Amino acid sequence: MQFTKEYFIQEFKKRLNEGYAVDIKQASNFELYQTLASIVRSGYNNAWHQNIKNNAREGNKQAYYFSIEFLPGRLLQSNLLNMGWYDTVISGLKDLDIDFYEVTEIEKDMALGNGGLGRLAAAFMDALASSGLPGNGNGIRYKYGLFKQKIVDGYQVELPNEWLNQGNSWEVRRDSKAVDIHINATEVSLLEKDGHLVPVYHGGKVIRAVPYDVGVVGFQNGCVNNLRLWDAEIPESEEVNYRTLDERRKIEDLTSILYPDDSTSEGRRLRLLQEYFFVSAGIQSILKHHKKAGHNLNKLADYVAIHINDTHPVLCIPELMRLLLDEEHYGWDEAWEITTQVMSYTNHTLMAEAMEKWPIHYIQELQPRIYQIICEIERRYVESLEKRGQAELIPSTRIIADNQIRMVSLAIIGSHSVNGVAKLHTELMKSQVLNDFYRLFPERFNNKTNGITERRWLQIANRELSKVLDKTIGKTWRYAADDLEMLLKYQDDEKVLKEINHAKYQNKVRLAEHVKKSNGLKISPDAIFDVQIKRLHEYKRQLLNLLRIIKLYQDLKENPNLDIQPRVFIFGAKAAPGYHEAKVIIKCINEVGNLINNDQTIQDKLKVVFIEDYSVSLAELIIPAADVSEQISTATKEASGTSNMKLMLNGALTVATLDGANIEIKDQVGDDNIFIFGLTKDEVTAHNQTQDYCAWDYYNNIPVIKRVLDALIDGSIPNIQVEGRHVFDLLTRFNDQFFVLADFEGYLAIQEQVDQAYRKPLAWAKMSLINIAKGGHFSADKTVQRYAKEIWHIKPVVEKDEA
Ligand code: 26Q
Repeated sequence: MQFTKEYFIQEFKKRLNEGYAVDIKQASNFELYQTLASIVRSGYNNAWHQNIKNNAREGNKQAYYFSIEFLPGRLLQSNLLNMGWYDTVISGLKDLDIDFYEVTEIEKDMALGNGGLGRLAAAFMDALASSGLPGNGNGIRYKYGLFKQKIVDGYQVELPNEWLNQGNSWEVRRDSKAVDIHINATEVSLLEKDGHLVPVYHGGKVIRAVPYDVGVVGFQNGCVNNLRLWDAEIPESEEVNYRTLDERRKIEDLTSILYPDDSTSEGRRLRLLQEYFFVSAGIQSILKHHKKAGHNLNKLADYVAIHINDTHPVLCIPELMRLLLDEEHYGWDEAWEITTQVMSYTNHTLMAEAMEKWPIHYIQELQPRIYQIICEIERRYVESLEKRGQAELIPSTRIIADNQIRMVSLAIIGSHSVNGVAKLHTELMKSQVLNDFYRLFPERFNNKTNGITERRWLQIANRELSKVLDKTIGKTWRYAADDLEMLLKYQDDEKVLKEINHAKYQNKVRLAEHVKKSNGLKISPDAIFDVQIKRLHEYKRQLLNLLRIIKLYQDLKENPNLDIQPRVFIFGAKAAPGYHEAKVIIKCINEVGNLINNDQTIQDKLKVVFIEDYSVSLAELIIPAADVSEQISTATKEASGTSNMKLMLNGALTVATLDGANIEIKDQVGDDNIFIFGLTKDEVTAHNQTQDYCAWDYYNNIPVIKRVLDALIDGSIPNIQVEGRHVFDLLTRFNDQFFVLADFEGYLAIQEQVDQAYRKPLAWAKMSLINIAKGGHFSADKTVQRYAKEIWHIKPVVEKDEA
């Protein structure tokens, strides 16, 4: 069927009438949205169905990406784009006098993730389908997404994110695919049945896992993969075993909340239950499917690759062992061979405090059989090291120590591949934090630098720039992001440079309108839009940015005629509810903002905007409008970062430390098109080893640092008596763990260069152009293709349609 405008208009009217008994003039945006979504769904359902059948029939090997978070944001626009319907629909709706963008605003973000890790999982889903690769997601259907953030009196307040209130247009509940999960048995015994010993669980409960499937539409290639999210229910047959409301609520709560990440691994039982729940449901459903297709489990690795996204799903390993041993009656060695061939693992952090560890009694109580299996994995592992004469590596790499299960050890020991998410991160993994594992299993370690969905971040989010690109280099970049490099030819073409600047300007006007509405603040699109958008964490150093803002303000107060480029500092950041320091920093940013934004004497040269409730959708508004991208984490701390990639792709210039993927961005654009400063990984490592860092010395010896820090405690910034003191103490008494003061002067100097560079619009646009042109390097399509080839060994089933 040819999807023409006429067909669309007719279908739209028909469905609106059938669904809501209204005509277009009376219809609410919600009704319009629902109608549009239903047309889109009908458009891909058949391909989705065919895809599932084809994979089964042809026995294609499939990858399953297990992740406790998926953060796709809104799906309407990306589905339309991927189906090739985008322009037709916009123009059809226009004919009907409907504002498409207003309709898209109705959709709630699917925010089932905290930040980078969850967004990466969603990007991979899109990239797999768009590469025609058979890859599916497996996760949790949280009833509440990541909390909604409000700023009240400068403080973060958290509200529930009830994203499912109005239903989710994109999901299909599949009752027939439900599976049961046994938890909290008090005892497991072995009984003989048909000549086999089978485990019998005594006590405990059965939970029913019900999948909700979301079709993942590939970019104009007819491929529709599956994202399967599990919900927990009480099976009818079990009703009697749930005797109190409290017990029932425990099950209902299982998928209620997404745990916020504060980058410490605080073990909560319910979180562990979540981990086991979606892992067990996912593995059971994969095995069922495999057997139903008539395949032998010996050959599981020929048909199935299971990926463990950080350690959260690592119980995949003992769970698959359990099913192979207990339900399929494999011997240990065969089962272990199958398991390790199937499993692969990505590490996303090297910060010791963020590594998952669980008290053994939690796991024992959750599922004693899983605990037994982990103990046996551990026993055999320790024995094998002793045999190999490498007993000295046992203490640092074993799974069970100090009455805790170390999830990283389990992941590495049970997988055939272990990867980091940026070159530096993988190097540090191998040489420092996981060095002992690397010595044991060097062949398992590899790098897969993260990537982003350029379709969303350029074609959807930045229509202005996309138009300039189409006009300048043609449209092939829309299919192959590397073709953005064709833009390099125009780096000295004044006309193109001006068009790039103009596109940026229009995006800034759009963001300024939003800020006027949301913050009641007028900002000028002529100022530099200096953007730091990411979770609030000390290691990401929003504080470094804030200290510089205070410094600039002090300079301006001293000399109101100071010649600086007007700048708007834009922050978007959520703090984990229990992360006190992060919340204190939010309060300080807001109060510094209040002071500066209301001070007439500085002639609007500075503004500070904290945009509340940062989300994927807000990122789509902010990123295209950014001039400067702040990527200023302490070297070694940010595994990769991905907003750094999105911002460069949209032509922002990066101010960065040599951390995470910033290094690869620098390698792409060259030293002249990025602003690098700060301690290097070797310097940070040396300070940590020798413990020679003394923050007080910086405070006492460097006047500009003293002046800025004193402003936090001397009352010159109103309303932060407590918070200002807290920050002051973190940076001095507690010796500034993240080297903010050490990097402060370097940061000032590099920002001075930014200020100077912005004064030359064409030279700036040239740097911006080079960043856009090199942005294609970080396409998630290429990243998943490397996973497919080097880790999962899966092949495209749908070839790219180079229409
Ligand atoms: C763990 C236990 C209990 C509760 C929550 C968590 C938890 C939740 C989320 C731990 C970590 C996360 C998220 C981590 C994350 O987003 N890491 C980021 O991953 C990105 C993708 O690889 C990288 O680009 C970032 O550098 C990394 O910080």
